[in-house]
Amino acid sequence: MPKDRGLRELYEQDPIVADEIVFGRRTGPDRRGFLKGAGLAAMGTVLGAGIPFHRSMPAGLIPAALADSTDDVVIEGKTGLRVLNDRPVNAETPAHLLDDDVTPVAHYYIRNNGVPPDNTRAEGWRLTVDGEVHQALNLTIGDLADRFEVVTLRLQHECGGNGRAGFNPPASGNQWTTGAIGNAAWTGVRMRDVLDAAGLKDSALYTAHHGADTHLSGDPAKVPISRGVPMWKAMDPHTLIAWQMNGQDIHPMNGAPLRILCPGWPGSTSQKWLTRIQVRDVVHDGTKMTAPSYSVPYHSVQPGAEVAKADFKIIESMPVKSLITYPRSGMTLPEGHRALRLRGHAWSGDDTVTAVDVSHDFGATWTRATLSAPPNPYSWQRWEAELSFPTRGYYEIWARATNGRGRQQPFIPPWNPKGYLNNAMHRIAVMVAA
Ligand SMILES: Nc1nc2c(c(=O)[nH]1)N[C@H]1C(S)=C(S)[C@@H](COP(=O)(O)O)O[C@H]1N2
Ligand SMILES: [Mo]
Repeated sequence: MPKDRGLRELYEQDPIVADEIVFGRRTGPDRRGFLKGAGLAAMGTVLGAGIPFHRSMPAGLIPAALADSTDDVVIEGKTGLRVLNDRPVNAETPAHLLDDDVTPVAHYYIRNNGVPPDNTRAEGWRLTVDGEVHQALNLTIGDLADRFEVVTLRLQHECGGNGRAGFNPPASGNQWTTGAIGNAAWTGVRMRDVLDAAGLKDSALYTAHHGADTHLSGDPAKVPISRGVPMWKAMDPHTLIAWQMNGQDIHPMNGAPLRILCPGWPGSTSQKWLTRIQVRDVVHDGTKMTAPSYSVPYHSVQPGAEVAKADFKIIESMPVKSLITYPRSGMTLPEGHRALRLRGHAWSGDDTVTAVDVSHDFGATWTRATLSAPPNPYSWQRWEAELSFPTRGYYEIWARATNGRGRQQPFIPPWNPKGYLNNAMHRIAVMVAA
């Protein structure tokens, strides 16, 4: 299957070719391939369910679910997401669906670089810890739960490319708007405790994370993604190896049965379908670890500029950011109503947010929001504010968070070649009827 085209796109452009790719080539005059293997799995993902009678599906048939709906790709267990791509699956959450303090699994974004493994069952899953350690470990999820303290933390987890759609000139890649962020309650063990049990050698410098997903090309020698973090971040007590999300098994698209949560850092450091943590004596150089992947120029550059590989640094802590999660953009205040209570969340990489301000006059004046402390470090924080509107008409509400180091969200964040770290102030539209 062409690497850069999803099934839906393929079916729209050329259903016969798509069908041949998905069903396999005819092997004789009256024979045709069955929907099987990767084709069956991909089709199931797009349709949101397996196809029990797939052996009876005629070749050349566009599944009705694909023919009928133009927007909504159904992903089992997910609702309301905006799907950017179905191969690999990438889907973001509209801001108004991020209103809960704990992001529901159904609304949690998905960012896949490859093809998720078929088997995501906890039974039999094993995690290897090796490399620069005194005692390599090979553990089941049961072993993890038995041997180490089990903790539950709410953790903000945002894709490094969130906001890419806002850059000009545009950067290639998934055109995320604001929705590649979530704050679920993750249950698991501290990566630190596991690394301590393995015993770090003095040479330990960086982790290398490995998962069970496979490359889009189908080439087993290729890896979709393998990133890591410096030892100090791996040893932070909020960096987890988790097997539950909001008290349930992790959703298959979010890395079941085991994943890393490396909160406050680019989402890509939080390996899904985790099989191995390798401790290295060099900065990890796995797939998407080296520039320009998940890297930005050391110094700001002119929009559109070419940047030499040597001038990139690996993204670590994510920047200060906030979302307005109520109201939904485009809402009309009913007649006679001039006041509006707004709310949202704010977060800031390894830091804490200390203030959120909102404006209804394009930034001319600002109103300080009330801001809650995070329930635990690395959770996003709830803010609320009340605004009143002087007259009827179209308003924009802007929100701007400030972190403990005095850093604020900009209006126009620095352009960079791959479109990372767009932490522009969130804006929504509100109409006041009369
Ligand atoms: N094994 C594996 N882990 C992965 C990825 C992946 O494609 N494969 N994507 C990464 C990226 S880029 C992000 S932003 C997060 C997304 O996590 P989510 O899909 O649970 O929201 O997972 C990261 N971990
Ligand atoms: Mo990401």
